[in-house]
Formats: sequence, C-alpha cells, structure tokens
Amino acid sequence: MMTPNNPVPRRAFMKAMASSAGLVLAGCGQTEPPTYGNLLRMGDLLTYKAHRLLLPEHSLAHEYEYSDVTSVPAIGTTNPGNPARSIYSAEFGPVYEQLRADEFSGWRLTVEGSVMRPSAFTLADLKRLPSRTQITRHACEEGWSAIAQWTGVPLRTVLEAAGLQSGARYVQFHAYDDIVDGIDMLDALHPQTLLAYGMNGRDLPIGHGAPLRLRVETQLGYKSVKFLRRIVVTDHFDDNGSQGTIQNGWSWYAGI
Ligand SMILES: Nc1nc2c(c(=O)[nH]1)N[C@H]1C(S)=C(S)[C@@H](COP(=O)(O)O)O[C@H]1N2
Ligand SMILES: [Mo]
Repeated sequence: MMTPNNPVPRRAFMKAMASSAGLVLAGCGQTEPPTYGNLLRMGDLLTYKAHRLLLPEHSLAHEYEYSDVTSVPAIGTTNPGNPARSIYSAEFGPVYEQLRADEFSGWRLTVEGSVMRPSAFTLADLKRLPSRTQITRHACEEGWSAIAQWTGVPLRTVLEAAGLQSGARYVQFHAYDDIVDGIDMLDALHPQTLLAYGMNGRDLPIGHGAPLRLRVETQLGYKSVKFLRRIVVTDHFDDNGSQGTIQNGWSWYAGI
C-alpha cells in the first residue's frame, strides 16, 4: 500500500519502472555517462543504463566444469617487454622486461587514488589473501570465445584492504603496455571480478598477462586488462585519455 508513511520500496519502484520500458531510461538518476555525449556514442550510454537498471545486482556469469576448458589464444599484447609490438611503452616496456627476468620478484601492484591506505602489493601479498577459482567463458569482441579456469583474489578484497573512500565510484587499471581501462564500482565489487595470477591451475602465462591480470566476467574480453601494474580508484568517470578505450574507438562499457 502506498501512503506517504509507507512508500514503495526503491527496488520495487525500479522494477515497476523497468516493466514500462519507455520510462526506464528517463527514470535513471544514479548512473553517469560512461562516454561522451555525442550521437554516435548514444548507444553505449543506453546499453549501460539499461544493464544497470535491468540486471539484478551482481548476477553471476555462468561457471563451467573443468572438462569444458578449451585452448585460449593469446591476443593483443603477448609480451609488453617486446619493443616490436604495436602497443609498446618506452617507459614501462623495459621495466617489464627486467621484472620478467627476475621472475616478477620485484613486481608490485600499487593501489592509489580514493583509498584510505594507498598500498603496494607483492605477488606473495596477493596470494596470501583469500582466493577464488572460477571457470568462465572469455568473449572477445572479435567474435571468438574460449573457456579457462582463473584463480586470483577478488578485486573487492584488495579494494577493501586498501579501504575505499566514500566518494569512490570507478576503478582504473594501468598495464605495462600502457593500456589503461576502467570499470564502475558495481563491476569492481562483483564477486567474479578477479585479479588473477593463475590460469588452469598454473601461474598465469606471460602471453595471458603475467604476473597479474584483471578478469571482468560481466564484460567483453578487452576489459580484462592484462599485465597490471597500477590500480587507481576515482570519484569521477575518467576516459583515461589517449591510453583509454574511448579515444581509441572502443566502447567504455562492454557489458554482456
Ligand atoms: N594490457 C592488455 N590487456 C589486454 C589486451 C592487450 O592488448 N593489452 N587485449 C585484450 C583483449 S582484446 C582480449 S580478447 C584479452 C585477451 O586475453 P588472452 O590473451 O588471455 O586471450 O585481453 C585483453 N586485455
Ligand atoms: Mo579481444
């Protein structure tokens, strides 16, 4: 019953809104443009808003059996230390090469930005945190998909260890090949969003992003940034400039 003292719970209100499709997008006040406001990008914005309204929070991506695991091609950068590759960072490529030579003993993941305790994690630090193993399908925007088992620490656990500040809304991932990409807090806190150091029961291979990659099971393959070096929590949407997806012609939001 709806009286001023007994308002419809927000969730029920959103459900009612969602059933009258035309009103869904107009009723959305909590999402922020994940992209620029030009016409060509309108579709991205609509997809993002529709997903954020219609998908149950933290609905899980399907998980498979180990017998379903397939071979997975290594795509995009397969070694950030190789200057012959198209995406090569003159600054971080040589750093990666040295880290790899030392079997990543000197590697650190820094967590910065809107956190209470900016931190630097070694691989051993991350492996000491509670881990999660999941067998999921990776869907590349190029049209292929493959199934693998991933082991790592939920991003949520690392963010909680660093302590999110109250304004924190997005998380950016910086890689050794100079790619930077970001996700919103809903995907960042999703239980299947992992910082993965293992694949199919072994250490993550170089070609698949060693020593640490992101797994975002709710989005297309390119959002699962490989070769991580730095995580930055932000209060505001950041397109990450010329290193980001948007200026390179990709959708910032690639929900599946
Ligand atoms: N740093 C970095 N991350 C990246 C890429 C890349 O080139 N560099 N390619 C992306 C794309 S398009 C896909 S499909 C997956 C491929 O992961 P895989 O090599 O483990 O199959 O990584 C994504 N993450
Ligand atoms: Mo991809």
